[in-house]
This record gives sequence, C-alpha cells and structure tokens, in this order.
Amino acid sequence: MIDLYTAGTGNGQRASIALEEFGLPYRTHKIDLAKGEQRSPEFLTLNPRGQIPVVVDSDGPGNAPLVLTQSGAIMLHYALQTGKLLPAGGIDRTRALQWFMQSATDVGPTSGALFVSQNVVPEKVPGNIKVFEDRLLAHLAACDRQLAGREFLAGAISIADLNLYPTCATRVALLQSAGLADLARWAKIMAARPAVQRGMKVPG
Ligand SMILES: N[C@@H](CCC(=O)N[C@@H](CS)C(=O)NCC(=O)O)C(=O)O
Repeated sequence: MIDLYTAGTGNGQRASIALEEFGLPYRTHKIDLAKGEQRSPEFLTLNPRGQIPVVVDSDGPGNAPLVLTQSGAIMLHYALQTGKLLPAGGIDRTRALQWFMQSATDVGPTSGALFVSQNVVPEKVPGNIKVFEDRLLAHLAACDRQLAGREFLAGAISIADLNLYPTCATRVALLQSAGLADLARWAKIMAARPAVQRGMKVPG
C-alpha cells in the first residue's frame, strides 16, 4: 500500500496526479503546512527537510518498505515501476526525460521562487518579483514553442507533461497575459484528463 503525505500545492499535486495516472491505489494524509505539521518530529523522520510530498510504500524495491521524497523522484520511480508514461527506450525516452527535467529544474523552482518573492520575503520589491516572473515566462515560452504542432511535450503523453501541468494550472493569469497559445491549448487537454482532475483535488 502507498501512503501519500501531501498538501494542496504544485509539488503535492505532481505526486497525486502521477499516482492517479499510473492507476496505483494510495491513501492520502493531509499535512497542514500553515500549522507547521511538516516540521513535526514524526514527519521529520519521513523527510528531514520537512516538506511534502512524501510517499511511504510498504512494497518498495526488494520487497522492502520505501520512503520517497521529491515529487520528480516519485513520478519517475513509479513510471519506471509501472512502465507507464515514459517511452521504453530510444530518442522518445530521451526527449521525455529532457522535458521532464526542464519542468523539474527550470519551471517548478522558478515558480517557487516567484511565490517566495511575492508572499514570503519580508519586503516585496516589484522589480525583484518581475525578474522571477520574466524568468518563469521564458521557461514557459520554451514549452509553448515545443508544443507548437504537437499534442504533448515529447511524443505521447509522459511524465514530462505531468510534471509541468501543476505550475500551469496555478499560473493561469500569467499564461493568459503572455499569450502562450500552444501551452494554453495543451493545458486544456491536460485539465480534461479524469486522472489529472482527481489528482489535482488531493488532499481535498
Ligand atoms: N523539490 C521538492 C520541493 C518540495 C516543496 O517545496 N514542498 C513544499 C510545498 S510545495 C513544502 O512542503 N513547503 C513547506 C515548507 O517548506 O515548510 C519536491 O519537488 O518535492
């Protein structure tokens, strides 16, 4: 059985939409980030960084229990385990990994930095916020160009698309103001997927 410790954030949604798309049964445990539950002694035994998402899988590799953090690692681990949403080999697999890493290392972290500059730093400086907004838009514009004439980022739908989607879902106004039409078309296709819809509602 898989236990998912999560909250309603982009990284939490990455884990839950992946588990839904892979068709893996899981139990959800809501972590209240505002109350600081991620820093409780019990939670820190699962993730010493004190962040969601965390998966506890009673049936990990070698039939041993697995505790896994990092939304990207969770996605990739179950893609490899199930053989779903990642081409088996060749250039298709390489391209899927390239775009998976683009959202994991460019889009997601920049969106996080934008959130911090808007909501967490003690002094909100419009010029600094704009720097992060522009950097995020540059990353998303690359996705938009890649999606021109394509339904998904790298051939068939893959973990590259799953990893990118939660950021686009939370940045709708920014996408619209930037006129990224191919990305907006792709986001509608992603939003219509029943498994994505279920995963985006977790933890409820
Ligand atoms: N790189 C990690 C980032 C995880 C992360 O930033 N989690 C945030 C929510 S999206 C969190 O738990 N924040 C609470 C905190 O840092 O106290 C991943 O992809 O899983």
